[in-house]
Amino acid sequence: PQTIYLSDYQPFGFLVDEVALTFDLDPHKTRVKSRIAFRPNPAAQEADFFLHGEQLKLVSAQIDGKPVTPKVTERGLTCDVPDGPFIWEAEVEIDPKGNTALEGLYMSGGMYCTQCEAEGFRKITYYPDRPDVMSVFTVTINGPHPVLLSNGNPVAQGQNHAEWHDPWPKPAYLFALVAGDLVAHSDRFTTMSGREVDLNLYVRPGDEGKCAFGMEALKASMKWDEEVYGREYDLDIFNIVAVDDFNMGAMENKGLNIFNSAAVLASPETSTDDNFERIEAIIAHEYFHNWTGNRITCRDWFQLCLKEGLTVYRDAQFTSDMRSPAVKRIGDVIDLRARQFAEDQGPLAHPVRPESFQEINNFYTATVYEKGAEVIGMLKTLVGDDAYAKALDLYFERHDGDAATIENWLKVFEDTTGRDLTQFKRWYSQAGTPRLSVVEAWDAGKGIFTLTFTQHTPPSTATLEPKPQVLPITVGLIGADGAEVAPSRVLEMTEAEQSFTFDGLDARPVASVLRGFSAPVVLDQDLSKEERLLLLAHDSDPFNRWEAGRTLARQSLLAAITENSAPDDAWLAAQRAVLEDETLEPAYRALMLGLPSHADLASTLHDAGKTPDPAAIHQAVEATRDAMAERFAALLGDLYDRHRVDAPYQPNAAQSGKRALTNAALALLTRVEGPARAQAQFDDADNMTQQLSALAALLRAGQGDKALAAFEAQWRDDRLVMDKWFGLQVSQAAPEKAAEVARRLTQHADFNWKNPNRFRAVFGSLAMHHAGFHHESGKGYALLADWLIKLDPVNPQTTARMCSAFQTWRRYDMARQKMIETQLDRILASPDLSRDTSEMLSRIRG
Ligand code: B3K
Ligand code: ZN
Repeated sequence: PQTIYLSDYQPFGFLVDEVALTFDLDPHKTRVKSRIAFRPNPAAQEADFFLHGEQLKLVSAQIDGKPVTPKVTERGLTCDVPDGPFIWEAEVEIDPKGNTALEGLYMSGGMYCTQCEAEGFRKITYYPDRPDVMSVFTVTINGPHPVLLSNGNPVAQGQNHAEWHDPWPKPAYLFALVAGDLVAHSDRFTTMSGREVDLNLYVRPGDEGKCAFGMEALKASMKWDEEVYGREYDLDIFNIVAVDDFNMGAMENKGLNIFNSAAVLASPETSTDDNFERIEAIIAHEYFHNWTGNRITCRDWFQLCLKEGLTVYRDAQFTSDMRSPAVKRIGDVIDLRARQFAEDQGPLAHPVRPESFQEINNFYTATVYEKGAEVIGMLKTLVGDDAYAKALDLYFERHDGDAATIENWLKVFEDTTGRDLTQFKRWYSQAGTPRLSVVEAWDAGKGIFTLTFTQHTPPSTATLEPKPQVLPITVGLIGADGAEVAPSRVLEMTEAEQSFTFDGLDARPVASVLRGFSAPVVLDQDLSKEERLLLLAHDSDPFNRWEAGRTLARQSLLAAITENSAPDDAWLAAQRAVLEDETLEPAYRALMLGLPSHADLASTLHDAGKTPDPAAIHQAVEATRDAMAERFAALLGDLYDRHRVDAPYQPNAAQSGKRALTNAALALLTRVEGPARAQAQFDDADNMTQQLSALAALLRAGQGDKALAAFEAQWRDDRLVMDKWFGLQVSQAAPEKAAEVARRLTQHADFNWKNPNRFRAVFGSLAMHHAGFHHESGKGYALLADWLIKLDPVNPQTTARMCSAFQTWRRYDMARQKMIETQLDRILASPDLSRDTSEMLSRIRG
């Protein structure tokens, strides 16, 4: 396969003034007519007329009305064209029903829908399918369906016919079309300048009852973007469509967002609190793309973080404003460490702005998205809130309508602040997680406290010689009595080693370093246990308070794994104090009850030069949870009773926080009390959060068979709930049974493996079950490989994504590495392996 390089970027030889598309829909023989006005691009050197096109049957082509015979290959076509402006017309035939890759125009549950990002439009018609080619689109759809949708504003609607016009120039990846027998949940929004916008959430008949929450989230997002970023919506209509077969969460097509139904449909009976929060965030994310992504798009796919990092950052701000900032930040850091750090420290490491790729779909990663968002957070910390707001205003003003670059983005910050961001830019070009260590010095005579930091990023194939990066390190100081003696201050580290002093102190303080997780680094701070206990009890920064508890938990678990020691008493006692503190919000206390994941512990052991043993990790975690359950039983029972929600279900932060706490308590209590409480909660539950938590507790206790059957009988017809049913059985299975449970589920009549949600429910859960996936039998590896081989010809994107289950394989012992290697080679040997999967596996295998 061909490798594409950022350094090879060249503008396209032509500009596109206008695009008119006509679709005559048919499941296997859809006809697409295109009429495209091209003219030479004065800014371009090359003028080869190449149009992308894949899996298209070319019926006819004309230039300025005269038939032409282009040279057609598997990747596109070339043709001789006139020197000046000309009109290109073509007709192609495509097969939406035969399109199982879910990219381009395809069918899901009887409806037509599209997914064009990144390079799916070329499966719809011949076109310069690259984000820097922007144009105005008019779309005509003919087909026997009550709902016919495309981007922009409706211009004509008739029986089996519709015309749409999108006045905003856009790249082809933002094109969308939907047709089907759908019902709308409708509302309106008045923008800040008084424009009325029609809002519709289109769903399959039967799903009408699951739309209200998504609609409220949309309106809240529209309002928030006006208030916080001054961004107003720019069309008369905003449509969202829910589809069941979708490779990811959702897609921000202009004026016509298409969502995985799991990322938009919600009701108390069928969705958990976590589902509600995720849906709210994804709706916001896709809506925010209207400005950060659509109005200002990316020049080329290497700039993907320009829209994704920024939009993730914006949706995180939104969630913080809607819910609890501390809880949101902690959740994001847990996720960043689990997914992005693993990626950045393994064979898939790449810079936030990659410099080469084979298949761009493989770069919609935690690094581009989540580390990309962290980079923006750091920039904001460094320049301050006011300068950030000014820089964003300038960005929108200067680049509206552009296909922009990271250079453009950084320039607005330089121009706003006068700062030189040359070194900061390394965050976009260097791969790897920096390691930051800190050493303290205390001069009692002068009352001066010095922190000396050292940063070092381990080299990788992606970045052979990482250089020092700019690190905003937020630090506060705590006195021995727990009072803050120096408030938060941002230390700006730019050197490999650098010292910062704090003076005027009466006594040696305890340093609370990297507050709010102010930079995405691994911090190595040699605090004593007493100092960590002090931070856990008193740190005014909620993130670092939680972090102190997490580090103590990790240390206790590592001792349990390597020395078989009992859980640390002092940590448990401090944890109790936090749990008992009724001034702390329940959601925060629920987080405090959590432990580092098995994968986190494996990574920590690996960092310490030890080989992680998944079984030993599992055992230590279980023993620790048993100890917590025994020691806290009375307190947990009390928390469970006192924080139970009696009021009618609401998915808001306050109620969901209480449920998070009571369900964390329930999981532990079931270990000491047996299944009665969980069974009662299961029987009484009137919402999915309560029902599913109870079912999880029962399954973990090995007492879930009856409840599982009842759950299936109740929810058999609800595909999103059944995804949970499939997933939970795997995630709650004992390690030695996980692969077998997954294998058995693949034989279930409802295991529609071509549906990405269902496939991920089983195999995503297996891959996440650390002790089960890495069980010494190797059955988990073999089963996943079997199914990746089966899925690849059908859906390369989802297959390639699931390959990351193997990315940490070099951490483990030789026996496991050998078994994994065998499976990787077996997949790699499959005939006609997709470009997506082969790129992923060859990078992972190294
Ligand atoms: N931009 C899309 C992701 C497209 C993924 C293509 N493989 C959703 C999002 O980030 O909002
Ligand atoms: Zn996005």
